[in-house]
Amino acid sequence: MFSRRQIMGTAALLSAGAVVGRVQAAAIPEAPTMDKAVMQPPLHPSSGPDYRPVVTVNGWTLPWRMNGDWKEFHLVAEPVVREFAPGMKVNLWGYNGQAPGPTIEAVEGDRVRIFVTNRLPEHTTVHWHGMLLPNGMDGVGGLTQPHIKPGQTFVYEFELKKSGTFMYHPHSDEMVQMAMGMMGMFIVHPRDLSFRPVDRDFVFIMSTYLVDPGTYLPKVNEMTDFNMWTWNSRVFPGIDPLPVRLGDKVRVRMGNLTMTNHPIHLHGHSFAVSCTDGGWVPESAQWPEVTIDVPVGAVRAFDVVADNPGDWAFHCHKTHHAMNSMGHDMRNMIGVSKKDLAKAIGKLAPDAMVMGQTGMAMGDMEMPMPDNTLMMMSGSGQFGPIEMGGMFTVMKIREGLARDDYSDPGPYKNPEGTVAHLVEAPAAEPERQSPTTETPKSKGGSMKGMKM
Ligand SMILES: [Cu+2]
Repeated sequence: MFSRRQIMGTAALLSAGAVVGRVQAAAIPEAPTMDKAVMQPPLHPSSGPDYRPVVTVNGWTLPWRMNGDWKEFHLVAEPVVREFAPGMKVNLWGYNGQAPGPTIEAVEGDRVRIFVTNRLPEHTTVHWHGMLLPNGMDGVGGLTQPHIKPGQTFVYEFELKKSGTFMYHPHSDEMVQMAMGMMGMFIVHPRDLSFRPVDRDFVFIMSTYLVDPGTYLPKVNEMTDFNMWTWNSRVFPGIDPLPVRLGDKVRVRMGNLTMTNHPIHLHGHSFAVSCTDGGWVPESAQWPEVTIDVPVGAVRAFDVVADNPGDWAFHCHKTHHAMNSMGHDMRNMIGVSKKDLAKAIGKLAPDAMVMGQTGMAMGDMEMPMPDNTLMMMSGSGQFGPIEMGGMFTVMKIREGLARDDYSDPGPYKNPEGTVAHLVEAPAAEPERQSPTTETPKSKGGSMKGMKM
């Protein structure tokens, strides 16, 4: 009888090889599955080299087992149902019950063996984005390996040559499979625990979908006109807050597998860009930022000292990416009188709402919505409606949170006198600078005749 080592070690080291038959199947580790879309606690290692685990925003880490020198994982590619936020579920493809798939965590120098079972209706592969590995393990269907057919299990084996932040995704009918949500993050921790340690290490991957209002399936052939901009296939108000203890050193790692760049902005702090999918940025080369642009097909991580308590907005700075659907094809009606239009429409469709004459803030307004459709902007805070969607959440910095406590600490209690507030008795008319009557001395001065 063949030993497991003989069967897998030999074939698999040359290229990702199909695993068939009962003998091999018995040797494949379990494929755990997750049915919750909220942040799972960090998975501390129980064997192998030690590391400080990450937490995945609205996600989880894939459990693994040691088998001799090998760290073994099992990914199952399969159709899943993902809740984007309460009130909207989308039929996606993902891994082990979720889209995106679980975060894979291992340590620099580890030898990993990753089984991939295909339960999709079409073939697939897994590409390990950013990894330095033998060509035959790179997961490009047709080029570096045969495609994994429905029902088949393949195995990938490689050594983790360097620490950093990486991704995984199919390289097989890629446009469709990534538009359906197939992707995940792959964190390789430094073997040296003293290398740039942080207290909290958050991870998420950005993906985008076009889900027409009232439908349940993304359109996969779309090139530009997306309406759901997600972090780990969740949109605000469905994205977990990032709870942080005051004074913690925090790392946030972000992968981008959408079709455009995302300038990600954190309020109240400045941070340093510390890591890309190419490796760690030397400390001498880091520069301060409050917004970091994450290009397509790339990873950016930043390190920040959370020294400013409060509820700090954390979001993509492209305004359309911090909105949900229903925001498309709407005309700007600011300043337009639509009394007559409203009357005419009211006769035809009594439920219709003519909106936008004074802006589009919706506040507490309720309007009829198609099934399975989120409001363009929603969410509420202690002071009223937040009016956001898409790629938006809140970093909640509080004194005295326990080390592994990632539960929502609720709204921030601002110290008295530190919140912008209504002026109770304003002057009837604010004093303004008087209009200038002086003509600039230089000839043809552009200020001439200008009213201020
Ligand atoms: Cu964006």
